[in-house]
Amino acid sequence: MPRVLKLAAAQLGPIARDESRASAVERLSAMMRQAKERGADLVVFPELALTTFFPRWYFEDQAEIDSFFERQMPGPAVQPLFDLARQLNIGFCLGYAELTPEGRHFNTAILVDAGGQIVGKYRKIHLPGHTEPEPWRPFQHLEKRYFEPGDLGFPVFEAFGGRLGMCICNDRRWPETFRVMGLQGVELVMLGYNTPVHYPPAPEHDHLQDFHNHLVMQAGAYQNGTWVVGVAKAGKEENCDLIGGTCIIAPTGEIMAQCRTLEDEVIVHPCDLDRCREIQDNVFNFGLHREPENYSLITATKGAVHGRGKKT
Ligand code: CDT
Repeated sequence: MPRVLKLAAAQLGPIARDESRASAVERLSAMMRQAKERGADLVVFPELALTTFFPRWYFEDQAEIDSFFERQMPGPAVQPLFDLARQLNIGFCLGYAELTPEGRHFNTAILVDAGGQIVGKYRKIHLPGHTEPEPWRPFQHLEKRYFEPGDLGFPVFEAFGGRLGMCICNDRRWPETFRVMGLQGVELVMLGYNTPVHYPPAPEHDHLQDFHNHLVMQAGAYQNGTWVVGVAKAGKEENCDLIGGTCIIAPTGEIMAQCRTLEDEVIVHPCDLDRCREIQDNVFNFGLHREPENYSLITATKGAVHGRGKKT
């Protein structure tokens, strides 16, 4: 019996700064219904899917910052999404800003099963952007200020008949993210993103944003023999253009389904999890072909160390 997971990716169009949680949850609910009508077992939503992408502003007032965070999951505003999932018998993956009872701030994603139970949690590890406000930028990217790096590693969960992992946005650009999950035999990596078209430190790369988005996710899929689903918050959000390109990628690295708009849009694809074996048992059979004794620098250093080669 093939293990086919009917997977939906639910791209969000922009969320305005003054849009309520209730409104965002209604939009997510509408897409969850569409996913179910199209036969999906699991629907994946973007990063920080309940609010606008608030790190684009510098706020001094901690109460204002905390207003973008969830102290409870599900809190009253998000409970209807959990109720709907249980009613429809569909799982979901959701990104949100998490404020813990100890006052810690994380950029988080959860995996919720079709019974409405949280069965997996991931906290974003690679936080992009800057810590101090940089007024020269047309918009800020203050994730390093508002969040601390995740403390859960890159766990892989036995769920939905397979081995599922999560990462968030900037994590996808780092091969280590995929490899750590690959080494746990991951079969589906779920990720959401908010990626501006304009990258202020190197605007000459703006035209490559969509290319780089797919490049890293397709490489992560192929090099680890895993399905990958990348889900955007897209479109012009508070005068900041965000890329779309939401897609479902096979373990061969091929894009099997892709959103065509920059708005709320659902795509669905049947993911045969056994297809991971085509890659994991062959070209990337880790047990047979990896040479980890040559990879020690990966964990020994954070920044590059130059000139370590022997002169010949
Ligand atoms: N949300 C997020 O991680 N966005 C980054 C933007 C580029 S770095 C400022 C990304 O990697 O897509």
